[in-house]
Amino acid sequence: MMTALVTGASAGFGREIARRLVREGMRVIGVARREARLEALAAELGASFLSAACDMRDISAITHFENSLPASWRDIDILINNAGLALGVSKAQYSHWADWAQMIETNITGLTALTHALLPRMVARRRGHIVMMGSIAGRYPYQGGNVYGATKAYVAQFAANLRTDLLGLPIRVTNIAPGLCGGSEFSAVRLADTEAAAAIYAGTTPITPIDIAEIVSWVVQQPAHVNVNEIEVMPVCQAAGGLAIDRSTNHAD
Ligand code: 8X3
Repeated sequence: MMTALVTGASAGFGREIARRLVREGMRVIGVARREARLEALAAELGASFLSAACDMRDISAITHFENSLPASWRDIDILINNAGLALGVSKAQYSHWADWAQMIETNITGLTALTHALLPRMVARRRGHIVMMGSIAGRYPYQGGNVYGATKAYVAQFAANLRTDLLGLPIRVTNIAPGLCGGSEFSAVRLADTEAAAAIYAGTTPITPIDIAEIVSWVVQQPAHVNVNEIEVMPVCQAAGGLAIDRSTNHAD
């Protein structure tokens, strides 16, 4: 039976991915800060789910994470690096450093530390699949995307560089880059305002956590010789905008 570890498992994409992988017959270790929510998921999913409360910003805990698991759960076949967040939509010059720091700590440092901690065992077992939750924000710039988008560009490049280093080993690395997604706390956390968050989805049919779980499930169940490098997915109601030109000011000397 395959064992998957899903970060950010207490809500949104992570919770739906955990549900889906358990339904597919896998064992899932769910990592998140909110222990009560993990316990609720454990009650729902039964013995196939192991709740492992951990803050992705606690690098010491992440470094020792593998050893903190029961021995029978340490052979992790699939790492779903899903935990991450966006904070704020202000232009860079009006953003708060604390928001930037928290995004970098979670989306980059925590994700990298956990990958670093779990990779040696995957290499020793010659078995593993690392799935990153990237974002279209890592590829297309938009106003207010500044550091959030930059963290997701890091995630995409880290995935690509891992694939290069792991060439010759049967370990797969995939980056999934979703666009507008509803049905999760993402926008409420980003805007710190549930009404403003709801307004983002007004008049749209966004991607849902169930859609993402379906994609993850497909990606990790491809034949062993197939590595899905990247998937970019947007709802039909979304597309990349064009280039911007400012005609309001004259920048000439
Ligand atoms: C989520 C997609 O468009 O809000 O990563 O940046 S977007």
